[in-house]
Amino acid sequence: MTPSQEYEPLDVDSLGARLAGVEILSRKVGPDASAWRVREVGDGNLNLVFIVEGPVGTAVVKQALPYVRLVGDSWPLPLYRAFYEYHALTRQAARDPGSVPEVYHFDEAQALIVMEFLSPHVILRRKMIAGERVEGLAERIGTFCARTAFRGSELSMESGAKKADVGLFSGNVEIPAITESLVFTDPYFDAELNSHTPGLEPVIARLREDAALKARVQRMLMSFASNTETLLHGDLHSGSIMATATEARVIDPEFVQYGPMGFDIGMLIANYLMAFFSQPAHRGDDPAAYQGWILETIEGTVASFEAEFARLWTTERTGMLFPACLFEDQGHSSEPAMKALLRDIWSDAVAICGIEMHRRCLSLAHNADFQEIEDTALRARLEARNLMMGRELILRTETVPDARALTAMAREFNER
Ligand code: SR1
Ligand code: MG
Repeated sequence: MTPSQEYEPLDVDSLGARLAGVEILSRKVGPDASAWRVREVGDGNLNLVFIVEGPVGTAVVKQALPYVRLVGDSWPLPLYRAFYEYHALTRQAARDPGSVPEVYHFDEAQALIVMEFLSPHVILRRKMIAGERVEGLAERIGTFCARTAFRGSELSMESGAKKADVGLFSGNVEIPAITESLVFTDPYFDAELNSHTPGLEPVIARLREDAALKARVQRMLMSFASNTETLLHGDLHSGSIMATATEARVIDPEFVQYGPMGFDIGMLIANYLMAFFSQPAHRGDDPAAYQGWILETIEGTVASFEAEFARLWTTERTGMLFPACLFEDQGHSSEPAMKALLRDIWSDAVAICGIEMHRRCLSLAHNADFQEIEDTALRARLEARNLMMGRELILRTETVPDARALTAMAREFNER
Protein backbone atom coordinates (compact mmCIF):
# COMPACT_ATOMS: atom_id res chain seq x y z
CA MET A 1 0.00 0.00 0.00
CA THR A 2 1.40 3.40 -0.89
CA PRO A 3 0.49 6.49 1.11
CA SER A 4 -0.99 8.13 -1.98
CA GLN A 5 -3.77 5.53 -2.34
CA GLU A 6 -7.23 6.84 -1.63
CA TYR A 7 -8.54 6.01 1.84
CA GLU A 8 -10.49 2.80 2.10
CA PRO A 9 -11.47 0.97 5.28
CA LEU A 10 -9.74 -2.35 5.81
CA ASP A 11 -11.55 -5.59 6.50
CA VAL A 12 -10.33 -8.99 7.65
CA ASP A 13 -10.26 -10.31 4.08
CA SER A 14 -8.46 -7.40 2.45
CA LEU A 15 -5.96 -6.50 5.18
CA GLY A 16 -3.29 -9.07 4.26
CA ALA A 17 -3.17 -8.12 0.58
CA ARG A 18 -3.34 -4.40 1.29
CA LEU A 19 -0.64 -4.33 3.97
CA ALA A 20 1.63 -7.00 2.48
CA GLY A 21 4.09 -4.31 1.40
CA VAL A 22 4.49 -2.78 4.86
CA GLU A 23 8.00 -3.92 5.64
CA ILE A 24 7.74 -3.77 9.43
CA LEU A 25 4.66 -6.03 9.36
CA SER A 26 6.64 -8.62 7.39
CA ARG A 27 9.29 -8.49 10.09
CA LYS A 28 6.97 -8.47 13.10
CA VAL A 29 4.28 -10.86 11.82
CA GLY A 30 5.82 -12.88 9.00
CA PRO A 31 6.95 -12.33 5.40
CA ASP A 32 4.04 -14.19 3.74
CA ALA A 33 0.91 -12.05 4.17
CA SER A 34 -1.29 -14.89 2.94
CA ALA A 35 -0.34 -16.76 6.13
CA TRP A 36 -1.53 -13.93 8.41
CA ARG A 37 -4.59 -14.54 10.58
CA VAL A 38 -6.64 -11.36 10.93
CA ARG A 39 -9.35 -10.60 13.52
CA GLU A 40 -11.29 -7.35 13.97
CA VAL A 41 -11.60 -6.72 17.69
CA GLY A 42 -12.53 -3.03 17.94
CA ASP A 43 -14.97 -2.57 20.79
CA GLY A 44 -14.45 1.17 21.21
CA ASN A 45 -16.69 3.92 19.98
CA LEU A 46 -14.78 5.11 16.92
CA ASN A 47 -12.31 2.86 15.09
CA LEU A 48 -11.46 -0.43 13.47
CA VAL A 49 -8.89 -2.48 15.39
CA PHE A 50 -7.34 -5.60 13.86
CA ILE A 51 -5.09 -8.18 15.45
CA VAL A 52 -2.76 -9.64 12.84
CA GLU A 53 -1.05 -12.92 13.78
CA GLY A 54 1.59 -14.80 11.83
CA PRO A 55 4.41 -17.28 12.24
CA VAL A 56 6.83 -14.63 13.55
CA GLY A 57 4.57 -12.66 15.88
CA THR A 58 1.52 -10.44 16.27
CA ALA A 59 0.78 -6.77 15.62
CA VAL A 60 -2.20 -4.44 15.95
CA VAL A 61 -3.57 -2.35 13.08
CA LYS A 62 -5.83 0.50 14.14
CA GLN A 63 -7.67 2.41 11.43
CA ALA A 64 -9.93 5.43 11.80
CA LEU A 65 -13.36 5.29 10.20
CA PRO A 66 -14.80 8.44 8.59
CA TYR A 67 -17.71 8.39 11.06
CA VAL A 68 -18.43 7.62 14.72
CA ARG A 69 -18.68 3.83 14.85
CA LEU A 70 -20.96 3.92 17.89
CA VAL A 71 -23.54 6.03 16.06
CA GLY A 72 -23.01 5.27 12.36
CA ASP A 73 -22.39 7.33 9.23
CA SER A 74 -24.95 9.94 10.29
CA TRP A 75 -22.12 11.35 12.46
CA PRO A 76 -19.10 11.97 10.17
CA LEU A 77 -15.71 12.33 11.81
CA PRO A 78 -12.47 13.38 10.08
CA LEU A 79 -9.85 10.76 9.37
CA TYR A 80 -7.15 13.24 10.33
CA ARG A 81 -7.59 12.22 13.95
CA ALA A 82 -5.21 9.30 13.28
CA PHE A 83 -2.45 11.84 12.56
CA TYR A 84 -2.92 13.40 16.00
CA GLU A 85 -3.12 10.01 17.70
CA TYR A 86 0.16 9.02 16.05
CA HIS A 87 1.84 12.23 17.25
CA ALA A 88 0.39 11.77 20.73
CA LEU A 89 1.80 8.24 20.93
CA THR A 90 5.28 9.37 19.90
CA ARG A 91 5.27 12.18 22.48
CA GLN A 92 4.00 9.91 25.26
CA ALA A 93 6.64 7.29 24.39
CA ALA A 94 9.36 9.96 24.63
CA ARG A 95 8.03 11.51 27.83
CA ASP A 96 7.32 8.24 29.65
CA PRO A 97 9.22 5.43 27.89
CA GLY A 98 7.47 2.06 27.97
CA SER A 99 4.10 3.52 28.96
CA VAL A 100 2.39 3.13 25.56
CA PRO A 101 2.48 0.54 22.76
CA GLU A 102 5.40 0.92 20.37
CA VAL A 103 4.38 2.42 17.02
CA TYR A 104 5.68 0.41 14.07
CA HIS A 105 4.19 2.31 11.14
CA PHE A 106 1.86 5.21 10.33
CA ASP A 107 -0.01 5.73 7.06
CA GLU A 108 -1.70 9.12 7.05
CA ALA A 109 -3.76 8.60 3.87
CA GLN A 110 -5.21 5.35 5.18
CA ALA A 111 -5.54 6.82 8.71
CA LEU A 112 -3.92 3.74 10.15
CA ILE A 113 -1.35 3.00 12.81
CA VAL A 114 0.46 -0.34 13.07
CA MET A 115 1.61 -0.95 16.62
CA GLU A 116 2.76 -3.39 19.24
CA PHE A 117 0.32 -6.11 20.30
CA LEU A 118 0.09 -6.11 24.09
CA SER A 119 -0.27 -9.62 25.47
CA PRO A 120 -1.55 -10.99 27.81
CA HIS A 121 -2.94 -7.54 28.61
CA VAL A 122 -6.68 -6.92 28.72
CA ILE A 123 -8.65 -3.70 29.03
CA LEU A 124 -8.46 -2.52 32.66
CA ARG A 125 -12.22 -1.84 32.76
CA ARG A 126 -12.85 -5.57 32.15
CA LYS A 127 -10.47 -6.47 34.97
CA MET A 128 -12.12 -4.02 37.34
CA ILE A 129 -15.60 -5.33 36.57
CA ALA A 130 -14.29 -8.83 37.31
CA GLY A 131 -12.71 -7.64 40.58
CA GLU A 132 -9.11 -8.31 39.50
CA ARG A 133 -6.23 -6.32 40.98
CA VAL A 134 -3.24 -4.95 39.09
CA GLU A 135 -0.06 -4.71 41.09
CA GLY A 136 1.68 -1.35 40.65
CA LEU A 137 -1.25 0.23 38.79
CA ALA A 138 -1.34 3.38 40.91
CA GLU A 139 2.35 4.08 40.61
CA ARG A 140 2.50 3.34 36.87
CA ILE A 141 -0.41 5.55 35.83
CA GLY A 142 0.22 8.29 38.40
CA THR A 143 3.75 8.53 37.06
CA PHE A 144 2.48 8.57 33.47
CA CYS A 145 0.14 11.45 34.28
CA ALA A 146 2.92 13.42 35.99
CA ARG A 147 5.52 12.86 33.26
CA THR A 148 3.20 13.70 30.40
CA ALA A 149 1.77 16.74 32.24
CA PHE A 150 5.17 18.12 33.24
CA ARG A 151 7.17 17.28 30.13
CA GLY A 152 4.41 18.53 27.81
CA SER A 153 4.38 21.99 29.39
CA GLU A 154 6.60 25.07 29.55
CA LEU A 155 7.88 23.75 32.87
CA SER A 156 10.04 21.51 30.75
CA MET A 157 9.71 22.65 27.14
CA GLU A 158 11.29 25.63 25.50
CA SER A 159 8.61 28.26 24.90
CA GLY A 160 8.81 28.30 21.09
CA ALA A 161 8.71 24.52 20.78
CA LYS A 162 5.66 24.38 23.05
CA LYS A 163 3.82 27.06 21.06
CA ALA A 164 4.61 25.28 17.79
CA ASP A 165 3.21 22.06 19.18
CA VAL A 166 0.06 23.81 20.41
CA GLY A 167 -0.26 25.07 16.82
CA LEU A 168 0.13 21.58 15.40
CA PHE A 169 -2.52 20.04 17.64
CA SER A 170 -4.92 22.95 17.20
CA GLY A 171 -5.81 21.45 13.80
CA ASN A 172 -7.64 18.68 15.64
CA VAL A 173 -10.98 20.44 15.98
CA GLU A 174 -13.67 17.78 15.73
CA ILE A 175 -12.38 15.50 18.49
CA PRO A 176 -12.26 18.14 21.26
CA ALA A 177 -15.72 19.22 20.09
CA ILE A 178 -17.00 15.75 21.02
CA THR A 179 -15.70 16.16 24.57
CA GLU A 180 -16.99 19.73 24.76
CA SER A 181 -20.54 18.56 24.06
CA LEU A 182 -20.72 14.97 25.34
CA VAL A 183 -18.81 15.58 28.57
CA PHE A 184 -19.41 19.20 29.51
CA THR A 185 -22.77 20.13 27.99
CA ASP A 186 -25.14 17.30 27.06
CA PRO A 187 -25.54 15.82 30.58
CA TYR A 188 -27.12 19.08 31.73
CA PHE A 189 -29.97 19.36 29.23
CA ASP A 190 -32.20 17.07 27.20
CA ALA A 191 -29.69 16.47 24.37
CA GLU A 192 -30.68 14.24 21.47
CA LEU A 193 -28.10 11.50 22.05
CA ASN A 194 -28.57 11.30 25.83
CA SER A 195 -29.90 8.22 27.59
CA HIS A 196 -30.22 7.16 31.20
CA THR A 197 -31.36 4.30 33.38
CA PRO A 198 -35.08 4.47 34.23
CA GLY A 199 -35.60 5.69 37.78
CA LEU A 200 -32.90 8.36 37.67
CA GLU A 201 -35.30 11.14 36.62
CA PRO A 202 -35.49 12.87 40.04
CA VAL A 203 -31.69 12.95 40.33
CA ILE A 204 -31.32 14.27 36.78
CA ALA A 205 -33.92 16.98 37.44
CA ARG A 206 -31.98 18.01 40.53
CA LEU A 207 -28.78 18.40 38.53
CA ARG A 208 -30.37 20.30 35.66
CA GLU A 209 -32.25 22.75 37.86
CA ASP A 210 -29.01 23.73 39.62
CA ALA A 211 -27.72 26.88 37.89
CA ALA A 212 -24.65 27.06 40.16
CA LEU A 213 -23.69 23.53 39.14
CA LYS A 214 -24.08 24.30 35.44
CA ALA A 215 -22.12 27.53 35.79
CA ARG A 216 -19.24 25.71 37.48
CA VAL A 217 -19.24 23.04 34.73
CA GLN A 218 -19.15 25.77 32.07
CA ARG A 219 -16.16 27.38 33.79
CA MET A 220 -14.41 24.03 33.59
CA LEU A 221 -15.37 23.79 29.91
CA MET A 222 -13.89 27.24 29.36
CA SER A 223 -10.66 26.05 30.91
CA PHE A 224 -10.71 22.79 28.92
CA ALA A 225 -11.27 24.65 25.64
CA SER A 226 -8.85 27.52 26.12
CA ASN A 227 -6.15 26.55 28.61
CA THR A 228 -3.16 24.96 26.88
CA GLU A 229 -1.10 24.02 29.95
CA THR A 230 0.02 20.65 28.62
CA LEU A 231 -0.58 17.92 26.05
CA LEU A 232 -3.34 15.70 27.43
CA HIS A 233 -4.17 12.10 26.67
CA GLY A 234 -7.69 13.47 26.56
CA ASP A 235 -9.62 10.24 27.21
CA LEU A 236 -7.81 8.55 30.09
CA HIS A 237 -10.38 6.13 31.48
CA SER A 238 -10.11 2.46 32.42
CA GLY A 239 -10.92 1.53 28.80
CA SER A 240 -7.75 3.35 27.73
CA ILE A 241 -5.48 1.24 29.92
CA MET A 242 -4.46 -2.35 29.18
CA ALA A 243 -3.16 -4.44 32.05
CA THR A 244 -1.94 -7.80 33.24
CA ALA A 245 -1.83 -8.74 36.95
CA THR A 246 1.46 -6.87 37.23
CA GLU A 247 1.74 -4.35 34.39
CA ALA A 248 -0.29 -1.50 32.90
CA ARG A 249 0.07 0.40 29.62
CA VAL A 250 -1.85 3.40 28.31
CA ILE A 251 -3.49 3.18 24.87
CA ASP A 252 -5.75 5.13 22.57
CA PRO A 253 -4.82 8.83 22.84
CA GLU A 254 -6.91 9.96 19.87
CA PHE A 255 -8.64 12.56 22.07
CA VAL A 256 -5.26 14.25 22.50
CA GLN A 257 -5.31 18.03 22.84
CA TYR A 258 -3.65 20.76 24.86
CA GLY A 259 -5.58 21.41 28.06
CA PRO A 260 -5.42 21.80 31.83
CA MET A 261 -3.00 19.57 33.72
CA GLY A 262 -5.71 18.16 36.01
CA PHE A 263 -7.88 16.82 33.18
CA ASP A 264 -6.39 13.35 32.65
CA ILE A 265 -6.05 12.44 36.30
CA GLY A 266 -9.53 13.78 37.07
CA MET A 267 -11.12 11.70 34.32
CA LEU A 268 -9.18 8.63 35.44
CA ILE A 269 -10.28 8.97 39.08
CA ALA A 270 -13.90 9.32 37.95
CA ASN A 271 -13.68 6.02 36.11
CA TYR A 272 -12.11 4.34 39.15
CA LEU A 273 -14.98 5.73 41.25
CA MET A 274 -17.53 4.31 38.81
CA ALA A 275 -15.80 0.93 39.16
CA PHE A 276 -16.09 1.45 42.93
CA PHE A 277 -19.80 2.32 42.96
CA SER A 278 -20.78 -0.42 40.49
CA GLN A 279 -18.69 -3.19 42.07
CA PRO A 280 -21.41 -4.49 44.48
CA ALA A 281 -23.48 -5.52 41.42
CA HIS A 282 -20.68 -7.56 39.87
CA ARG A 283 -19.41 -11.02 40.64
CA GLY A 284 -16.02 -10.36 42.20
CA ASP A 285 -15.01 -12.69 45.07
CA ASP A 286 -15.19 -10.02 47.76
CA PRO A 287 -16.71 -6.77 46.41
CA ALA A 288 -16.11 -4.81 49.64
CA ALA A 289 -12.41 -5.73 49.73
CA TYR A 290 -12.11 -4.90 46.05
CA GLN A 291 -13.77 -1.55 46.62
CA GLY A 292 -11.10 -0.90 49.26
CA TRP A 293 -8.40 -1.68 46.69
CA ILE A 294 -9.95 0.76 44.20
CA LEU A 295 -9.85 3.55 46.78
CA GLU A 296 -6.25 2.68 47.66
CA THR A 297 -5.50 2.84 43.93
CA ILE A 298 -6.97 6.34 43.72
CA GLU A 299 -4.92 7.54 46.70
CA GLY A 300 -1.80 5.83 45.34
CA THR A 301 -2.27 7.33 41.88
CA VAL A 302 -2.46 10.86 43.27
CA ALA A 303 0.51 10.25 45.59
CA SER A 304 2.59 8.94 42.67
CA PHE A 305 1.52 11.84 40.48
CA GLU A 306 2.56 14.38 43.10
CA ALA A 307 5.83 12.63 43.96
CA GLU A 308 6.90 12.37 40.32
CA PHE A 309 5.79 15.92 39.58
CA ALA A 310 7.87 17.15 42.54
CA ARG A 311 10.88 15.11 41.37
CA LEU A 312 10.63 16.57 37.87
CA TRP A 313 10.22 20.06 39.33
CA THR A 314 13.55 19.69 41.10
CA THR A 315 15.47 17.90 38.35
CA GLU A 316 13.97 18.95 35.00
CA ARG A 317 12.59 22.48 35.33
CA THR A 318 14.33 23.69 32.19
CA GLY A 319 11.48 25.52 30.47
CA MET A 320 10.25 29.09 30.61
CA LEU A 321 8.17 28.69 33.78
CA PHE A 322 9.46 29.23 37.34
CA PRO A 323 13.11 29.42 36.21
CA ALA A 324 15.87 28.79 38.72
CA CYS A 325 17.19 32.35 38.09
CA LEU A 326 14.12 33.68 39.95
CA PHE A 327 14.24 31.14 42.76
CA GLU A 328 17.13 28.83 43.68
CA ASP A 329 19.82 31.08 42.15
CA GLN A 330 18.66 33.88 44.45
CA GLY A 331 18.49 31.63 47.46
CA HIS A 332 14.68 31.22 47.35
CA SER A 333 12.89 27.92 47.52
CA SER A 334 10.46 27.33 44.65
CA GLU A 335 8.71 24.63 46.66
CA PRO A 336 5.78 26.84 47.79
CA ALA A 337 5.14 27.72 44.12
CA MET A 338 5.16 24.03 43.19
CA LYS A 339 2.79 23.17 46.03
CA ALA A 340 0.42 25.93 44.96
CA LEU A 341 0.47 24.62 41.39
CA LEU A 342 -0.23 21.08 42.59
CA ARG A 343 -3.19 22.42 44.58
CA ASP A 344 -4.59 24.07 41.42
CA ILE A 345 -4.09 20.88 39.41
CA TRP A 346 -5.90 18.88 42.10
CA SER A 347 -8.77 21.36 42.23
CA ASP A 348 -9.26 21.07 38.44
CA ALA A 349 -9.00 17.28 38.70
CA VAL A 350 -11.73 17.13 41.37
CA ALA A 351 -14.19 19.17 39.29
CA ILE A 352 -13.39 17.24 36.08
CA CYS A 353 -13.88 14.02 38.04
CA GLY A 354 -17.40 15.07 39.04
CA ILE A 355 -18.27 16.05 35.46
CA GLU A 356 -17.02 12.73 34.04
CA MET A 357 -19.08 10.88 36.68
CA HIS A 358 -22.14 12.65 35.32
CA ARG A 359 -21.56 12.25 31.63
CA ARG A 360 -20.99 8.48 31.75
CA CYS A 361 -24.49 7.99 33.18
CA LEU A 362 -26.39 10.70 31.32
CA SER A 363 -24.89 11.46 27.93
CA LEU A 364 -23.82 9.23 24.99
CA ALA A 365 -21.18 6.51 25.60
CA HIS A 366 -22.04 5.02 28.99
CA ASN A 367 -19.49 2.73 30.59
CA ALA A 368 -19.75 -1.03 30.95
CA ASP A 369 -19.26 -0.84 34.74
CA PHE A 370 -22.86 0.34 35.07
CA GLN A 371 -24.32 -0.72 31.71
CA GLU A 372 -23.70 -4.41 32.36
CA ILE A 373 -25.85 -4.36 35.50
CA GLU A 374 -29.02 -6.00 34.18
CA ASP A 375 -31.20 -5.20 37.20
CA THR A 376 -32.08 -1.63 36.23
CA ALA A 377 -33.45 -0.75 39.68
CA LEU A 378 -30.12 -1.71 41.25
CA ARG A 379 -28.22 0.07 38.47
CA ALA A 380 -30.21 3.26 39.03
CA ARG A 381 -29.50 3.10 42.80
CA LEU A 382 -25.75 2.73 42.23
CA GLU A 383 -25.66 5.36 39.48
CA ALA A 384 -27.54 7.78 41.75
CA ARG A 385 -24.76 7.51 44.35
CA ASN A 386 -22.24 8.23 41.61
CA LEU A 387 -24.23 11.18 40.24
CA MET A 388 -24.74 12.75 43.65
CA MET A 389 -21.08 12.43 44.57
CA GLY A 390 -20.20 13.98 41.20
CA ARG A 391 -22.42 16.95 42.08
CA GLU A 392 -20.64 17.38 45.40
CA LEU A 393 -17.22 17.31 43.70
CA ILE A 394 -18.24 19.98 41.19
CA LEU A 395 -20.00 22.30 43.64
CA ARG A 396 -17.78 21.86 46.68
CA THR A 397 -14.38 21.22 45.17
CA GLU A 398 -12.65 23.10 47.99
CA THR A 399 -14.04 20.69 50.61
CA VAL A 400 -11.98 17.91 48.96
CA PRO A 401 -8.43 19.10 49.66
CA ASP A 402 -6.75 15.78 48.91
CA ALA A 403 -7.24 12.20 47.74
CA ARG A 404 -7.99 10.97 51.28
CA ALA A 405 -10.91 13.39 51.51
CA LEU A 406 -12.17 12.18 48.12
CA THR A 407 -12.03 8.49 49.05
CA ALA A 408 -13.70 9.24 52.41
CA MET A 409 -16.49 10.94 50.48
CA ALA A 410 -16.81 7.90 48.19
CA ARG A 411 -17.22 5.61 51.23
CA GLU A 412 -19.92 7.91 52.55
CA PHE A 413 -21.89 8.01 49.26
CA ASN A 414 -21.55 4.24 48.93
CA GLU A 415 -23.65 3.87 52.10
CA ARG A 416 -26.54 6.03 50.84
C1 SR1 B 1 -18.64 9.54 20.14
S1 SR1 B 1 -17.27 9.14 21.05
C2 SR1 B 1 -17.85 8.84 22.63
C3 SR1 B 1 -16.81 8.69 23.65
O1 SR1 B 1 -15.94 7.64 23.29
C4 SR1 B 1 -14.60 7.99 23.57
O2 SR1 B 1 -13.97 6.97 24.25
C5 SR1 B 1 -14.67 9.28 24.36
O3 SR1 B 1 -14.73 9.02 25.74
C6 SR1 B 1 -15.91 9.88 23.84
O4 SR1 B 1 -16.46 10.85 24.71
MG1 MG C 1 -10.95 5.49 23.01
